[in-house]
Amino acid sequence: MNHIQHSQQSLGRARWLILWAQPTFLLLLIADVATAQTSYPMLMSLKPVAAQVGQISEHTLKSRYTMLGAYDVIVTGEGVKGEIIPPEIKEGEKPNLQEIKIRFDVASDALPGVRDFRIGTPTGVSTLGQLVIAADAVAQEVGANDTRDKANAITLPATVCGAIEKAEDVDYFKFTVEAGQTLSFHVRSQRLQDRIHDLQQHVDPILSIRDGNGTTLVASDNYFFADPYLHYQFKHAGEYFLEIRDVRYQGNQYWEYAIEVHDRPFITNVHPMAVGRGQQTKFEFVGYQLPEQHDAFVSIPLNKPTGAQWWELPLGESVTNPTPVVVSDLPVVTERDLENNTPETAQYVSLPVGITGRIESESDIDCYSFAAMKGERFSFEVIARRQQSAIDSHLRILDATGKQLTLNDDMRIGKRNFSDSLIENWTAPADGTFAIEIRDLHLRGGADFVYFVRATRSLPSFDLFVDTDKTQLTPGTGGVIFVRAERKNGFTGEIQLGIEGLPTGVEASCGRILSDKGQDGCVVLTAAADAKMSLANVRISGHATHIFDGGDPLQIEAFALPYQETYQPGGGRGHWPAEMHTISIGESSDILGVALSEYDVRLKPGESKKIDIKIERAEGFDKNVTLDVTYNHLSSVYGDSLPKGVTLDKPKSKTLLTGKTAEGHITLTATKDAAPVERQQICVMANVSLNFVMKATYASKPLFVSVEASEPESEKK
Ligand SMILES: [Ca+2]
Ligand SMILES: [Ca+2]
Ligand SMILES: [Ca+2]
Ligand SMILES: [Ca+2]
Repeated sequence: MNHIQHSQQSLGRARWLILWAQPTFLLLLIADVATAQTSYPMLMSLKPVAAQVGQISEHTLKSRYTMLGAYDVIVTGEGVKGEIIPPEIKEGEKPNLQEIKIRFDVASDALPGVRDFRIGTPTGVSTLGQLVIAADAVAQEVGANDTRDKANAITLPATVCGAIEKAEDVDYFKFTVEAGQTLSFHVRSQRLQDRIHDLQQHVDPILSIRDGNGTTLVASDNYFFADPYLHYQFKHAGEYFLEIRDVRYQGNQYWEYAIEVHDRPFITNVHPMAVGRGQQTKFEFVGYQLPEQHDAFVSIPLNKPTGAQWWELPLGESVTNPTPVVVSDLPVVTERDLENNTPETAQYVSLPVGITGRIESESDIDCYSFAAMKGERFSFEVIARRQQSAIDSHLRILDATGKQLTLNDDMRIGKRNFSDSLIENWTAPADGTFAIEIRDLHLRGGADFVYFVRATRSLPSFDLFVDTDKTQLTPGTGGVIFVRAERKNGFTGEIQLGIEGLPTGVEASCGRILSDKGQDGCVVLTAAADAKMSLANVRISGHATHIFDGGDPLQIEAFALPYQETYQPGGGRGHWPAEMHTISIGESSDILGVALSEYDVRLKPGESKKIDIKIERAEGFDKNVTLDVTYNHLSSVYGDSLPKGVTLDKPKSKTLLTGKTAEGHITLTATKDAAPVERQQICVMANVSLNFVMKATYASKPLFVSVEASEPESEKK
């Protein structure tokens, strides 16, 4: 692990690859940067970055672009409410507010851990910020604390918050312990920066514990990705020092940290890490300062939601820190006999099944055998590193003689790679017995190398992704959400899109993703002219029916995963999966409407049609506007719901509207062999540059494009 590897804290210690490939929804590189309206705020930091369970606390929020008029805060998960503390502003002034106060109210039963939040403003909804919910009181860095003499005194347990705010900053805190006391120090800093859109340079913290003479007793650089974790038993009572700095002695005003310091157990994993719905199991705790009672008996109700989650497990009179657990929709079997290193000694399982086990020592290899008939298709997915296991899984399917049939090391979901493994749509080559073999890529092992393997029949299905996590609307204008499908296991059908959770005053027209090679569909949103400023999180879904030869139809449903884009050093763009896609209605801005001469275009194969477009410019707005029907950046297309064979004919279109020009046109052309299609939904987008890389997009009402069947040759004569 090193500091340039990026992470997602909720998914644990995975060894991600950085993916540069996908610039995103608001990307526009032009030489002449004529910016018009102000961008929505991009959140940069929160001070303090942690809030305590059961408390109300005030925080300073910093951004790029103004937060003037901020009116709402939304936070992921249950039990945390946020509100803007109205800033004092002199009447008639419009300051560029890049720092405001915000209040969080954390319920006493709120789950500790990291939450995402955003704020709503007249210029739109912000990018994501992050907040740590902690069990212990927050102690903040005060004044100059760069030397042991000036260390800030703290009372334990505490959640120590501060910032590595400038180059060569070193922060000292002092505390007293009893002889023999063991403390746990958990730093969250680098992991809180992954989703910060415009931060670019990230911290690499290192934590040291020093005695009264300044001698280093113990240090940690990277435990959870680049963030330190350590636990230490103090032999002697007395005063000690905690020191935190960037390992390279770099600094940045936005580099906030939270260090949870306490003497309670710290659970990193449980074994088995998964349990079936309706099943019961005994979880063995893995971690530090484990209590005498180091397991918990848990019974899972049948109505429990399935999937990867974080639980506080019973521990004596209290509960553990939130611990990763998977609740499975499959029956779960646990590794029984540790002598299972070869197909001959494999534990037999009957597919479909969930398997949970552990690479308990170096060089351990675990095999599970199963029977399959020729032509049966199965998929095998490892869930481990994504849920804080230490394993970097390596998965193979072997035949009964141990010959390798297929393998996978790292998987890819949408725009990201994960170090968990995935073998999809494997077909049994003959009737017989086969083996699933799992091990660590580097043949490491240990108590925290737990894993869960889902072995399922490969059914036709699809995943859905949304290139952005927010859609900015203004009264009377439209917006568009492009949804991309990845089809699996032979699914080729059409996908009907859906959306739920729209704010009042917003209507949606949900398009579809066409069958076969169709990749994108769109949802076109329209805000009423009198729509009030508001925010709402939406859920975007896709529904399809797969017809088997001679079998019952299969109904398929999937929900779209939104991505928050980040601006990387050097101009590359990264994507982080986000829990929420937020729709914002802001104040009217540069463009007040996008009108088309027609909304239902019918083309014969080989035919072209021109559509006139009229935009309504706000008074005084004279910057360039570009028109398009697909979402592009340079040569890449990120959203294109046009039917196959229908394109925008650039030479026959006027898409650049300069100065006060309000009228343009596009020409759509169908190729001679374009397949017939009825009313496929697209829209016309009017784009305004916000800054060097971002643009604001205004969408027309839906435009439906049909291609008529070509006339049979006989009828042409
Ligand atoms: Ca500092
Ligand atoms: Ca580090
Ligand atoms: Ca094992
Ligand atoms: Ca083994």
